[in-house]
Amino acid sequence: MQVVKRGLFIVFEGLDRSGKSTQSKMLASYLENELQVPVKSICFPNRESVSGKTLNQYLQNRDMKYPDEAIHLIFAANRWEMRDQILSDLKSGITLICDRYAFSGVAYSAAKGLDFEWCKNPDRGLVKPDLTFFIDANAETIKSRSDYGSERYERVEFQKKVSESYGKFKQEAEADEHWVTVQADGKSIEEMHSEILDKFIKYRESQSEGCDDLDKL
Ligand code: NYM
Ligand code: MG
Repeated sequence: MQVVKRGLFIVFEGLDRSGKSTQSKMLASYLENELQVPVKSICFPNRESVSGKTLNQYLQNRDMKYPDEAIHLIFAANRWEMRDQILSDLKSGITLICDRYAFSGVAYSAAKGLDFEWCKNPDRGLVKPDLTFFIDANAETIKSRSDYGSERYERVEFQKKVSESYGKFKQEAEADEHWVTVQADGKSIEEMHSEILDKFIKYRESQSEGCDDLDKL
């Protein structure tokens, strides 16, 4: 019987308009086309699911009143809805490239003033990413990017707070091989892409001896 090596779970995190989506697409297409790795791209929030429709409404309508704690739990539920699919994709050998995950959940809710540790709880037990690329962009720099301000949270002052909460993960993850901070300011899209690719390949090589177990958050 041929043993299928499980896929890797790769997450991109960062502020709105920081370049996460561009970089995740570039990595996915490189892996698929140049390295012939089976890849699937996913994102959170998944706006198509039951919870995702509510989240979409909430994000697009700044006037919608809803308790911060409750929306936090719905963002987490949105990830739990996908948990089994994520597990089965990884086990069948597909590498997942995921635009935002549980770190966004904590970073955005903590930026509103909710307790950091409380915010982590509803995601406990979800699949832990193998590698998280945090695109570290300056909140002031990205405000001029196209479409900025179209959704709730896209305000410089709020994004600065989100940046501070991501900073806590950055500190916690220092010397953690599963977290990579990529400085965005002053770099071209291509430069960032090659840095990410380089880190990805090194990580994959370091894990070539059985990385079959999936950890939990
Ligand atoms: N967001 C995203 C949260 O507040 N909590 C979460 O758990 C997740 C996954 O949704 N401003 C926020 C961050 C974004 C917004 O995401 C929509 P995107 O990647 O801009 O479509
Ligand atoms: Mg956005």
